[in-house]
Amino acid sequence: MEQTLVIIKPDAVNRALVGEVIKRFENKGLQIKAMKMHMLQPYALKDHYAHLKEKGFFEELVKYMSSIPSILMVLKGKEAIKVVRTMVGPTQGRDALPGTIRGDYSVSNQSNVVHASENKKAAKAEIERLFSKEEIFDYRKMNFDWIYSKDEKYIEKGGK
Ligand code: IDP
Ligand code: MG
Repeated sequence: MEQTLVIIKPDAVNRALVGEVIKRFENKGLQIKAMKMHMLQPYALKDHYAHLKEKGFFEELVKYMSSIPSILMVLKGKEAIKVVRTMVGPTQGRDALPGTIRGDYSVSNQSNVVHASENKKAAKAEIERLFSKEEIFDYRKMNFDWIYSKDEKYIEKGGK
């Protein structure tokens, strides 16, 4: 199964949307593998958003993301990266469809509530950058039995 990194961004923390966002991921059936409140540091954000460093809004983006603490999560599930990106919606909140997190809670291209890893390579790098091994928990999510079918092979070696 895949793991992906989610950041519930400073705008969502300040707007008291943390519980709402977590609830959506839990309701969908994703497993919470790690979660913490964390003050993102500009040096880490410069790596996290390296693909945007030439953009005019880059400094502003780093300032916003490091202004107050964020909630960081590692979520696990079958094709979790795609599933979570679909739930989050496109970058521009004004273009995001109702039913997506950004579509329901954002009208901005910057203050868009959530970050979610874009692909496998990014997910691995982002999780390693922001979590230590001890902060990520291996445990069997009991209701995976009801969330996936047997032929989706949800049970990995060791029943995790
Ligand atoms: P994503 O978050 O949907 O993957 P990216 O293009 O990777 O989108 O951009 C990362 C973050 O940078 C966005 O979520 C948003 O907060 C911010 N951002 C993207 N484009 C703009 C812009 O045009 N103006 C201001 N902020 C932007
Ligand atoms: Mg991105």
